Amino acid sequence: MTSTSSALKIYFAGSIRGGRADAALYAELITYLQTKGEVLTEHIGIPDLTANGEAGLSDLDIYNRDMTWLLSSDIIVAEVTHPSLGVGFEIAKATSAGKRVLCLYRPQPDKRISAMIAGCNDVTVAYYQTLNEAKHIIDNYV
Ligand code: 6K6
Repeated sequence: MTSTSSALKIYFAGSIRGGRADAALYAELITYLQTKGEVLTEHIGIPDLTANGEAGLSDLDIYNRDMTWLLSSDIIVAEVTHPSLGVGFEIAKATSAGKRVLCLYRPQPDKRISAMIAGCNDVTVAYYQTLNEAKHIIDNYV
């Protein structure tokens, strides 16, 4: 977290235990989002963050910390291409709390976005292929 407390608070969500195949992309998106405000969850992009997580934090600690951040954030940006139970849960919690939610999805031949996300009127789903396209979507959303 590098910005001042008056900055837009952004909660970035991306797969951890669901799989880390897109971790490098999360890092790029987080770096770009940090030009727009304070990203509360910058650890999601740490490349050597394994699916097993961080020593010393229990699942309860993680849940409580992340829910506090989620509910204090102004917007949620979720990269949803790689399916994750935790990200889906966070999106549901955020919409229930009336938060603005942007879901970024890269269409894949062998993977379709969940209907529970694509069909939800409370989230904005944006499709992209390149990092530059994702940045443009973020520019228009934030
Ligand atoms: C800390 C550092 C690295 O790993 C950890 C421990 N695990 C988590 N730390 C922080 N947030 C987590 C952790 N596990 C899940 N989350 C939250 O759920 C994040 O905000 C992600 O957006 C989402 C990922 O869910 P899974 O189901 O893919 O793990």
